[in-house]
Amino acid sequence: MKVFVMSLMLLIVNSSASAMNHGGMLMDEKGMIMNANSDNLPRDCTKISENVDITIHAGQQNALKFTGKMFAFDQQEWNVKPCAKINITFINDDQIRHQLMIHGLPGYLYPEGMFHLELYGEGQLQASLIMPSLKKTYLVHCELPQHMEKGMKAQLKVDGGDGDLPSIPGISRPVRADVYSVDWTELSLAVLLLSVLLGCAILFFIILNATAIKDFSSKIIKKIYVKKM
Ligand SMILES: [Cu+2]
Repeated sequence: MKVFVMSLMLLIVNSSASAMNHGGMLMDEKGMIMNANSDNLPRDCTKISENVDITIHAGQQNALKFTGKMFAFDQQEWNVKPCAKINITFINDDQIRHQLMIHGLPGYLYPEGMFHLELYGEGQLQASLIMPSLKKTYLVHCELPQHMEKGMKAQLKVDGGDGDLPSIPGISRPVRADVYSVDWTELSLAVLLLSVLLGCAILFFIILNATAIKDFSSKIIKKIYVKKM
């Protein structure tokens, strides 16, 4: 009896320590896969049209090329055929948590209409989904607070999509643009004016004394050269 109880306890401990699978959710200490679907066809598809392998990186270094942004995926748009099967490799290059969520999918296949990958830090996940046939643009983003607003937003187009979503970095204009206004005071205006005047004065000095500067610099170069010899 003792042995049986101990084996049962070990089994419980082992199964909770390894990956848990609750319905459509796969979870372990590194991340989570929710609503992956590599077999079930959407109702409007008779077969899988194409197999598309996509690698998506998430991380701060991808945002460097976008002014004012902090997080981004390495690409902001993907295009697939109707009824395509997409095999996603999601790589988080940051030490912080990121998600890859696709919204607007049919609820009978993807609960809440959502496909969701998540990594709590650096790492990699793989999962597939099958897109319906509808010509549509799907939102792809990270839902952590301020991550989408700070640039982690993209779009997935099926059959060319039905337009661009707003605020996709490098693709579409923001609904409400960030403003980086300068607080002009008398002092900052004075500093600007002084800098311009000083810059002009230096430029004039160089132009007026071009020959003298040239002679002076060649003398110095000669001296250094002679010393070295
Ligand atoms: Cu994120």
